[in-house]
Amino acid sequence: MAEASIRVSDLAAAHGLRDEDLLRMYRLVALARAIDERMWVLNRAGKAAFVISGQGHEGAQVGIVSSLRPGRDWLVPYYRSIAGVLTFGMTPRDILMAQFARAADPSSGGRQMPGHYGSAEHNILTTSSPVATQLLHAVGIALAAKTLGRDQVALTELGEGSSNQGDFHEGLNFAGVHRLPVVFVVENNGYAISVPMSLQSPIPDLADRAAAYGFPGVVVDGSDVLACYRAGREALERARRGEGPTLIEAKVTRLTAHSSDDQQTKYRSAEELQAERERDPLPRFRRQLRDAGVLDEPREAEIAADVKAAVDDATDWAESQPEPDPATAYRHVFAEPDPAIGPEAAGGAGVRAATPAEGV
Ligand SMILES: Cc1ncc(C[n+]2csc(CCOP(=O)(O)OP(=O)(O)O)c2C)c(N)n1
Ligand SMILES: [Mg+2]
Repeated sequence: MAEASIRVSDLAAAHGLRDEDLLRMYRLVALARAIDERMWVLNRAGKAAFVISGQGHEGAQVGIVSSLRPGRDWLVPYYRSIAGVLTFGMTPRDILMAQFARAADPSSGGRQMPGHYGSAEHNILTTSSPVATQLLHAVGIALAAKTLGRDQVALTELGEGSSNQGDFHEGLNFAGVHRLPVVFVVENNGYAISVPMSLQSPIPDLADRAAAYGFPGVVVDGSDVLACYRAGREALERARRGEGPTLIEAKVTRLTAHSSDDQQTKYRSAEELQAERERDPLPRFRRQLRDAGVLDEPREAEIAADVKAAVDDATDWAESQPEPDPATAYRHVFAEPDPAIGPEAAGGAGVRAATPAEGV
């Protein structure tokens, strides 16, 4: 307990974190969790077709993304990045709009599967389903920033399974050669769907791979928000000084099944699942802040009520929004009208390339 208190104050002293900064981070972890839980309820109620969850990853994402500068840097997320995108400016309404696949969903106008977050407004690049491709996009953004002499950093998140894709190694190599301002965050939750870490990699720490590409690799306890804050801040400052990339491996826990289409009790024992609960970042952060005197009971209750109101508002609002017009189904799929296969053939609005003003 005493150790946790010291860490909060040490970190605050080292980085100028005020109580309100720590409380903002706590609220984001709690908010991401509450939105995630709501998505599962909606799925079980038959209102949301698919859920892919960030539960267990929130502490790492909030801690690390907190030092990314809104309006300047870039976040290239993946499907578990609910807490990351909230930290970087997206709102609960934005998340629920994607979950319900509504027309005004900022991630993709209801086109992508839920969990594929993106926001042009907030410099959050929309992600594609093939895992690890987002890493190459982040490297490209960092290359552009360096070439154009812009003070910008790209940060991307991925799972440990994805770090076995060729894209990962190509991206790290290129970023290392050109000393690009990019931070790679591997959120190691021990599984790629049902495949355990022991069958994914012969080495326990994926951060060690950074050495092969000439830049630092850092292992951090992903359930310790403050340790993640420090790792993220150091990596981002390094990138801004022109010293190149960092690979952060945050050891997190996956508190849910891979997705709503998976049943993890088929491949994880009850004991293992119980032990994982001990690594939940939310109660741990709450304890740290309470021990340090930053969070007290009334403040905690106030944040809980505020989070619940935000999630209720987002759910009701998003559910009431219109779905995409079926006549626009081929937009962004085909650049030119194709009367043979497009909605035009059925007398619809036709298929055409969107103008930039139309966004998504
Ligand atoms: C290139 C590619 N292969 C396979 C898949 C199917 N798939 C989706 S998520 C996933 C597991 C990824 O595991 P990991 O990278 O550890 O991320 P986690 O889901 O555990 O956060 C797989 C195999 C995919 N989307 N893309
Ligand atoms: Mg994984």
